[in-house]
Amino acid sequence: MTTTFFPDAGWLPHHANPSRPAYVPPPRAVDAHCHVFGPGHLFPYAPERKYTPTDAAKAELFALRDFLGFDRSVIVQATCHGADNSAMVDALASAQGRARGVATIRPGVSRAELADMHAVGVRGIRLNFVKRLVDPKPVGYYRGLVDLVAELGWHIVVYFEAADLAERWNLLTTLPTTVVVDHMGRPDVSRPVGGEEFGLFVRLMTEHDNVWSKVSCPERLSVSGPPEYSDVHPFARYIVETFPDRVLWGTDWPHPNMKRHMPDDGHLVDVIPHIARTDDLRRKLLVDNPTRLYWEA
Ligand code: 0GY
Repeated sequence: MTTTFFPDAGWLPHHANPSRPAYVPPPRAVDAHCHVFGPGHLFPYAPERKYTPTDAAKAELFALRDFLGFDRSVIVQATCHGADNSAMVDALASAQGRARGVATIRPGVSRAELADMHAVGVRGIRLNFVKRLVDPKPVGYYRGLVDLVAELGWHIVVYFEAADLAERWNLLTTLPTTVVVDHMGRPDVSRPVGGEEFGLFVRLMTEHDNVWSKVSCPERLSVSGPPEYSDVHPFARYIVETFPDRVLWGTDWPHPNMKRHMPDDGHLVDVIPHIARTDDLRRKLLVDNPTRLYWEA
């Protein structure tokens, strides 16, 4: 029986008609953080999900990739699909080598399942510590999953709120793999770049050279808002200029759980030259770093 899913009341659907960005990404540029949602009648949303989104299927993602001037995508499993990676895997399988994936796994996943995911392009797993998205687990749970994938050469993507970094410090600083932090650890951008909160995140990257950051999601972090999201620029610029070989950029399409506005994806692309101010930095951010991590690892 096919289940029909309805998005949550008040759910903001992704932008139907984004503008063409003025900034043109370099050849082979990678959108290193995006998702596919359903469609729910083919890939049902997980019973344990905390939200039900509007469907956002692979064909739409690939069309947006081309429209924005990107060549490749990294599709990150979103919590609304739980640990059923089939929508993401299906998108990878039809991307003709132009997409890689980051999965969510649970204890008990078999080596054969991991090998199948590797063959189709999965190169990492995501540990999500954001309490509104997933129920927290004991530390041993996360360590067990990391051990399972470290031997495949995969990396770990982590998503946490700035306030939770201190609590997760011990785990995050003892992972044996490359660790990619989503959205700069979600700083409060009304605080200073040189302040204590962002300082702890900078310390994480300074002291641990296996830690990378996505300088993504100005739309989630900004108080000043669209189209420039200018209050986020100093934070992202600092990370890009201090750790140029360990940064990634992504659209975060289709932007789940946005409450007040839905970004125009063209505007998000136009943030890039403000946070990566030279051709060299932009090439590292959009091409060299994601290619190394996702296509050459
Ligand atoms: C993001 C951010 C969010 C959601 C998820 O997996 C997810 O459900 O990542 C969020 O709500 O902040 O990176 O897409």
